[in-house]
Amino acid sequence: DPYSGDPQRHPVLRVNSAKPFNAEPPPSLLGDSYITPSAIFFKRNHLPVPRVDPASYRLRVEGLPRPLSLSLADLKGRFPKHTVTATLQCAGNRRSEMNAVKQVKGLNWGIAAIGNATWSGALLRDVLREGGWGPEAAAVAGGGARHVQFEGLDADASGTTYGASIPLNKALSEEGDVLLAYQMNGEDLPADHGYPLRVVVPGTVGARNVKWLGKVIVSREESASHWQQNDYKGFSPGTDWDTVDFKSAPAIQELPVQSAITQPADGAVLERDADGEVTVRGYAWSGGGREVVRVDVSLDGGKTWQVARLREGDGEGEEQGEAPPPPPPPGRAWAWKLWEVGAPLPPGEQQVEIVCKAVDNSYNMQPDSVAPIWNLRGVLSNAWHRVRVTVRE
Ligand code: MTE
Ligand code: MO
Repeated sequence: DPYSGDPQRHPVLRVNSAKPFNAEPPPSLLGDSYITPSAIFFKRNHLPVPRVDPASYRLRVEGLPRPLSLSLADLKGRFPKHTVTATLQCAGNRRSEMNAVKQVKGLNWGIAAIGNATWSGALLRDVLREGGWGPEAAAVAGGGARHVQFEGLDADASGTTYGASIPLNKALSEEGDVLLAYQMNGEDLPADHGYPLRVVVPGTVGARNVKWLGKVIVSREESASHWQQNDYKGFSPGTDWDTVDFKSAPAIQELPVQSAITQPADGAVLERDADGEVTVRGYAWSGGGREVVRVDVSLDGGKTWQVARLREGDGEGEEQGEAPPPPPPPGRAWAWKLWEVGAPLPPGEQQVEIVCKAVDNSYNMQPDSVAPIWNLRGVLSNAWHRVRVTVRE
């Protein structure tokens, strides 16, 4: 069994697939903390978790004037340590809502294939510069280098490894914050999250955040891997498996604006309290460093709306009246915002449909329904999130 070396996992996780291991936390737990504890952070593995010996581990960096082979000690000692709080979301988050419209291919994720963590490591930019990337190198490459490819150390029976790529300009940007991360939430990366090293590409779909990183290649072409070429792309609702041409669509990189309700749970039965209010909580995030500026919540299926209170950071100290953490620099809003609203329940109603939708600072908004954005792989599922609850007097 190639999965016999997989690590232990937290029993609270909801398992979508055991081998390879894919699981997400219960929504209420996810919405409880600004920083998602690593143990309950969703796990999305395509292959068995590789066991990597930290002592002999080397990261190879190619496609530069000076190819590099870096040990963990090199990565930790030769480059400044950079820390970023960033949200990671799978392209398939909320796929189950697409499945409810029409069957799609993929793991049946709920709303929790997303998490927010603090990541520390070397900046990919600094490592590429160490390898000689600069104006001269760009000229040597004939201006032809456009992408940075990543290869994982996890492989299938034929030896094919997981791989992906991102645009070179994201990797080189001083404001891109792309990390070769060796820590998650202040500790060594857990085995499931890429020990000893993974790429963290803030604002970019989970699939490009390659775990168990073995190789970085600066290149003219995108990664040739299945996951870059023939997966993780969006299509029209009218495209089916007979007509789909994966070459016709770009690989997903930055994700669209997203939000979801983590409390109350869909199907919950609520007691009407003294002031007839219900507390609604959730998360909101947008890709590409675009900051979520507003979340609207409705208790009547979208007829009337109110604005939720956005929690910028972890909310700690709010009770003590401390100032909230400073807002992120423009274009670098990598972390989600948790939000909350105390909303009056419509009088006399028995069945209530609670809805949320977020707006980012480009005024991108979520689509109101799933059917017009349905696609055969069930990716980019970001319609208004709806939960139906029953109210008891
Ligand atoms: N990297 C490797 N090497 N192997 C993988 O299977 N899965 C990708 C990405 N990086 C994957 C990988 C996908 S699709 C996602 S959504 C994220 O890792 C999930 O990261 P997590 O398991 O740390 O939450
Ligand atoms: Mo993913």
